[in-house]
Amino acid sequence: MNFKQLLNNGQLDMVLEAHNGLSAKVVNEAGYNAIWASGLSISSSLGLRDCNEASWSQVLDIVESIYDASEIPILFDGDSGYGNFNNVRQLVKRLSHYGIGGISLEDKNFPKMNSFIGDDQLLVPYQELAGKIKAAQDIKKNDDFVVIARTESLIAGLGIDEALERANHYYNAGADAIFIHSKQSDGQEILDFAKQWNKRLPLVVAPTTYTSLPIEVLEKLGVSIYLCANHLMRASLFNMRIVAKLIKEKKSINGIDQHISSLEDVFSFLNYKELDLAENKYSY
Ligand code: SPV
Ligand code: MG
Repeated sequence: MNFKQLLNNGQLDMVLEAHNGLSAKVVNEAGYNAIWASGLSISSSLGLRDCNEASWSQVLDIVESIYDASEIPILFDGDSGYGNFNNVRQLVKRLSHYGIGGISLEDKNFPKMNSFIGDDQLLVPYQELAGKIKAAQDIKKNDDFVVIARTESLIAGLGIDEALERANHYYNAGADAIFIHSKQSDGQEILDFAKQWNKRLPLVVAPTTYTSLPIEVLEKLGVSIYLCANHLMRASLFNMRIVAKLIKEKKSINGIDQHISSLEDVFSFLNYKELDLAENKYSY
């Protein structure tokens, strides 16, 4: 199933983040139907902050590795589009040409700041994102490429009415789905939004802070994509630090095997065996 079909199949899909080729393979192996190419996770894995410190071509290079390493559709986190409508066009041309499933674009400034940082997130006028949505739809090279409008109204504390009004403008501009984001811990404003939105377009959510909200409840209200937005990046940071500390304390790499993959696991995961088969086939 391509990303457009996943978005419109009337079911909720959990979509896990990847930030390089290795994590993309992990998402693929675990049986997810799609990958979220997360801006936060990709920039963190580059040692950078999620405020467009990484250039879009740097991020695209990573997304190409994700694409090459996996066999499932990819939703690209386009942040605020790396500039104006014209930057969005350059980005979407490359992405849709390359076979990426879609892009999410948000109604914030460039450079943007991660939604969980600070209480003074500023939104651009809705016309700016509406124009970018139109530009992305017009330039895409493939009809199955989806353009998702993300409103940060709730993140900015502007309330549900503003979120609904903006979502309506993005719907009129031709968005394929609405990504409604919130940083509250009970998810109530997401439920209220979804009820009032009434399935006019599929919804995308990233419940990083409202983790206990049952998936079935969200699915019933029209949530189609449930992004686990940063969890492999956080798993790798957490575990890398444990192992780094352990080796330093022990002054040895002896006895840490229970914390790390074996080399056999690495070689099998990356299918070194296939090379032997290929050698038999192609070497004369
Ligand atoms: C990301 O994963 O980069 C996102 C989701 O945009 S969030 O970090 O919650 O803004
Ligand atoms: Mg992001």
